Amino acid sequence: MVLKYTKKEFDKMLRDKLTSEYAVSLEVASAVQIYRALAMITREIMSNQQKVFQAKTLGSGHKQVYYLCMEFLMGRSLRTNLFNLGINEVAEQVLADADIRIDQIYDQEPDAGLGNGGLGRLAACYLDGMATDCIPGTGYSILYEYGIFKQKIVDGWQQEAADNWLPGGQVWIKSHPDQAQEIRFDGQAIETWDGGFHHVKYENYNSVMAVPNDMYVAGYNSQGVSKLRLWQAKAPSFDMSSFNAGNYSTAISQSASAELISKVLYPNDNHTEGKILRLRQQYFFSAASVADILGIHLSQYGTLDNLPDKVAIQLNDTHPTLAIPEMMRILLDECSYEWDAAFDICRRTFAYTNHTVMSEALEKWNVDIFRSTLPRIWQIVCEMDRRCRIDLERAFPGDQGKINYMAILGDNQVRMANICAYTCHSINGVSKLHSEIIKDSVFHDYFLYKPKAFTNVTNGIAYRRWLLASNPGLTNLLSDVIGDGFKQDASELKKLEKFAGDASVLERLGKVKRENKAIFADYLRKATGQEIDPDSIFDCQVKRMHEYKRQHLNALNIAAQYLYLKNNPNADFVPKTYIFGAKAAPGYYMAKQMIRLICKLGQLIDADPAVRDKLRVVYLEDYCVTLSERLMPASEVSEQISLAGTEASGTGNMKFMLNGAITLGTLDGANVEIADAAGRENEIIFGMLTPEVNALKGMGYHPSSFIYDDNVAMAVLDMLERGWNGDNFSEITNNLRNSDPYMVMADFKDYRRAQADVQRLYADRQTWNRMSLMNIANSGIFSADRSVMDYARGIWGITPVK
Ligand code: GL9
Repeated sequence: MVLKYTKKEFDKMLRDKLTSEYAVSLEVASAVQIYRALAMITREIMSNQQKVFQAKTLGSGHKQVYYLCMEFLMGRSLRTNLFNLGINEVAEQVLADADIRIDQIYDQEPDAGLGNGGLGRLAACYLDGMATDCIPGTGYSILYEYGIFKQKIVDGWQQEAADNWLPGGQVWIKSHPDQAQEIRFDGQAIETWDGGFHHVKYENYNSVMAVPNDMYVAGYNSQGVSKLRLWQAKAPSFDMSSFNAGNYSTAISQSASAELISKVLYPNDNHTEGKILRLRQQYFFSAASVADILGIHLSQYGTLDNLPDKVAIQLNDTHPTLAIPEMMRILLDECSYEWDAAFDICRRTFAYTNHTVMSEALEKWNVDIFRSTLPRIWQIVCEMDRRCRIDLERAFPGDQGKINYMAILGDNQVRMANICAYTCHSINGVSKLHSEIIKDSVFHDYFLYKPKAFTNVTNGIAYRRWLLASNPGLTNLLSDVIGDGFKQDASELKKLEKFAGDASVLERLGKVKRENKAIFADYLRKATGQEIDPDSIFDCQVKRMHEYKRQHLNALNIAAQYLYLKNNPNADFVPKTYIFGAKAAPGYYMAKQMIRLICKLGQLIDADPAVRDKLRVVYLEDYCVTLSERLMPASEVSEQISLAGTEASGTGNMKFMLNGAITLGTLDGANVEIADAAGRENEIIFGMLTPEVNALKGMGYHPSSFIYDDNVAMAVLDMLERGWNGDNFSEITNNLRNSDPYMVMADFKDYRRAQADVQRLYADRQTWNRMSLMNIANSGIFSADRSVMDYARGIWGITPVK
């Protein structure tokens, strides 16, 4: 739906809102008031449009999708929604007439940081993709009071501060207490059989209320609107009897402990902590979502028999796995289904996406914690385990090893991934390589058991956020050269390929990049006081800090370049700015050491007049979605240097490609498809391939053989070990010398070769710009619109609502 307003109409809407909400005129309104008024107007438009879209969906009996995910990393909403609704220009003009820059209004909005990184941002991108594709979709998650922490770096050491986002973010959200669900924990579940009938009595439980809070995401030039329903934990009611009896602290602490559930996002990346509160969060949002989904379906159809024909539920990673036994519970205990019929409904409704092969991320719950927290779900999981073992015995007679490995219970743990693999009709990875790896590794036996369930959907991004809304320079150039079709359909970016040999287009592309670099340098100076040279190469590595992502490999090369420039002061060297941005999980000591290394290396270089004009390292504090929108347009080198076989996909790599950066990367995750799409010659690829990594591991990897015949590696490790200015980095060097779990040293030499290639290729600007153009032209397949259609066709069985 194209919702166009005239300037006059929009001006009136804005003024009316400012008057009714704040009793101010546009001329005297504060920036925050204008931001809020615009957000309210946008939200109302989307809410109305969503009602129409939902009525159409339900009215025609259309199937819909529910996307369950513990994280939605939404970032800011105002600009992207105005863009998608096609009212950004009229809004900008109305404000300009009142002498207000719209960018200043956008800057009033805090990021909704309800996620850690790629997995949470992917969920947010898919809400955009579903809305744009007219796939009726609802996301379910938790309304964390505090999102991902705010990062401060004090003398190289990361400090975390609470992210109190709601005061500024609340305008996007509307609470619906009337639709709250009661969620029960703890106590005892007692199963009885009388006269062939099965009863479950649940006693001494604690209740928590799940209150839904809705926000909306508009599709681009579309009637579709996605809904995001965020559950907030509330105490059922204030304990008046304790209060009256004078037990004030009992009364208060009961409500505080209920509300703790939605207090804060766990800040871990690719890692689980096994905390009871996390289990409570998972059941809380899974159970509330299932109750909501089944309630909507029952009121529409009056039966759950046809649920799989009308509803697809995507489990984003294993975090929402408890939705499966919870749906079993409702079907068995509340709707009197037999096990087999209930299980068949679940099987056909649920699909599961795996997002990592890191073993630390495999979720397994201690049986005692699980049983005492969720006594009825525990019984169901036990029965599921019993039946699972019987089914597996049929497929693999006598193979007790396999059966034990695939079963739901084992080693005193409940294995979430096995609940998903056993139940779901679809299991997918998030890039071609990753989807092959899960069939060979974690899920190998399930692949043998049900090969047809396995599939791939390569990740995608809401590309308009990082192109139309963040990079106007490039957007205008593209419109000029290939027309506007790419704004609706990313595959039209391919038209740019025809201009790969056009010197004038290449030159304009180079100019746009240079301007974007100046804009970013300007922003950085104003925001942080750091100076960077827009004529140096902008080489970026922004993502969570993790050993497997190997930011320390990047740091080792910077140290090597520093030593080289000290020894060769007159060497021909294209000046380079290394830009890092990353949060470390607060409890991840080695990641914090890696941050310190990068920061201290930056300080060392900065203080040295012999190198500071050629090398620079900047660490962007508090990297987040909004900062990525500023950085991507200015990026030239995209560092994607994880050990092959460890990064499931990556999505930052796609944002860089779209903005014309060249990937300096290993053949890992979606890098493989990026290089295939743009042409291998248009990326700079290095390092071992996944089979080589596995072979080296099989032989028993030891880093020493890669260190002792490499003088540069020796010199760099010595430098870090000794340290400077009272700091040393021996924790990192000891790790690299002795275990090096992600084979940094094995790839170090080839990485230096690749970095030298960057310098060489960049020196010829036309060649570099052509590589850049080929990346932009071939980035269309990494649109979330495409990913969502892959899910819709291949997994959900849903067509667009037209
Ligand atoms: C991740 C993978 O590590 C990424 O490679 C992948 O692109 C995304 C989305 O599929 O999922 N899995 C995972 O646990 N995280 C990912 O980014 N971690 C976080 O999101 C914090």
